[in-house]
Amino acid sequence: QPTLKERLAELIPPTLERVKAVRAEHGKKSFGPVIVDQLYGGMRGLPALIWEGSVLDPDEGIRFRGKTIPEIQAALPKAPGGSEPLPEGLFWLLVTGEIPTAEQVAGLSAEWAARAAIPEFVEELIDRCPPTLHPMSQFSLAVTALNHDSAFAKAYAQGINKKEYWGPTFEDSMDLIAKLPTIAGRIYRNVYGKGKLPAIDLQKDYSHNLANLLGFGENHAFVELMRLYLTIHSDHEGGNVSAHTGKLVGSALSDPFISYSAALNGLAGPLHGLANQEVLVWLTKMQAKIGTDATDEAVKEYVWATLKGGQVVPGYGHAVLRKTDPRYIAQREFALKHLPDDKLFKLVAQVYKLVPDILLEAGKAKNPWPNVDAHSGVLLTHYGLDQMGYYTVLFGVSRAFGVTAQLIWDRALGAPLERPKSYSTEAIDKMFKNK
Ligand code: NMX
Ligand code: MLT
Repeated sequence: QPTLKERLAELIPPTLERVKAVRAEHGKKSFGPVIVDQLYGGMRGLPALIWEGSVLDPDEGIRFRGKTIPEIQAALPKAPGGSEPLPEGLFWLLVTGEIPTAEQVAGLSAEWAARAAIPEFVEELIDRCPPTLHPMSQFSLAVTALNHDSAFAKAYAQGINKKEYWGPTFEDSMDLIAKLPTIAGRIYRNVYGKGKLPAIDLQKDYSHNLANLLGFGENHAFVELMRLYLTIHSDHEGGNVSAHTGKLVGSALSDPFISYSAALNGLAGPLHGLANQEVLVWLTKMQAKIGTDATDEAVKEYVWATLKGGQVVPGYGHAVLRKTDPRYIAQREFALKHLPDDKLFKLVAQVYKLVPDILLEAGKAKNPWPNVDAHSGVLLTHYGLDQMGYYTVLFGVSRAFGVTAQLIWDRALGAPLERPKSYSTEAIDKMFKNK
């Protein structure tokens, strides 16, 4: 059976041909008009990027290489004794469009475990961060520093032929993904005083190792949660802030480490990945104010107070989705199976019942339904990972899968430098004044 790199090498020539054929046939076709409001309105709906790993439908949610979350849950290989998909398999799917065998997935687990060590100076860099520095800032610093050993940067400096870019990009991407649990675990243990990092177990899968580095390796349900979590947070087509940032920075031929650290800085914003932290802060404050078994009326009043205070309800709304996020549903199903009586889960479910109607009545949000971040924190909290300031780091470990899969294809397909056109208000006014 071929390794991932061998299979990729087989897939690149026919994919190049396919892209050539699609461009020859459809290259001059139009998506329709672009209107001025889209320039002022955060480019909503503007067709602008090629992203191979996944496409997001507003009503149905994400499909990874054409497959829904329930489909990948059924199709991807599982760990012995586990029922959640292994994220190694999802990475294989994102890169190749194919479902790997159990043996190929085990090969990736072993390869990532073997590449997990980080340079000593990066360990020291993390150790020198004050615990008051946000875990996401520490994460992005450490990922930037990995560029010290970038195979792509080195090959570029030595004059590599552009046709070969994908090879060192693949190697850097594999290293990056492999080293993220080590970095994430070290940050967690430093910031929250959890003692020394254990060694990576070369026999275990990626999620098991991550759980173990965080101190939860003995808890089978938590390991299963990590498998699900890393799988569903990995990719959400190309226009979201982290994915687009990684692609944009990569288009300057910045290596995968510095491209991904840029993506992490976007993920760290409260309207994007930091929303998982915001949700838990919001729920905890709600519990402190109205108690743990609050009535629907008390919850509604709290939600309205949030809106009247000029704040968003974290975990609700989406720039593209117009229905409940299937990633929310997958996590809700996990909760119903593993922690149906958890008080915080009950509150999350109560909020799900009440918030959409309130957002509809308030009349501003185009999507009143919950997104992925409305549910992730309560699952982590249940197992004792209740340091909410850390949650976005786990999102960041997962999102590397989607961003690097695209970086590999961008270099394989010779994607050009991104450089869209911008306009000033004056230029727009002049352009359209008498039209
Ligand atoms: N609570 C209150 N107001 C909202 C919400 C919400 N959850 N969602 C949207 N709105 C408001 C929004 O702020 C905007 O107000 P204004 O006109 O005063 O600027 C108005 O509704 C229209 O916004 P939309 O077009 O519906 O949303 P947009 O595409 O601009 O933004 C989000 C999408 C996700 C940024 C927005 O829904 C939001 O802020 N949600 C809460 C934060 C969140 O959960 N982010 C995580 C997204 C998922 N992720 O992981 O990245
Ligand atoms: C994501 O997973 O990136 C978020 O849902 C945000 C988005 O898709 O815009």
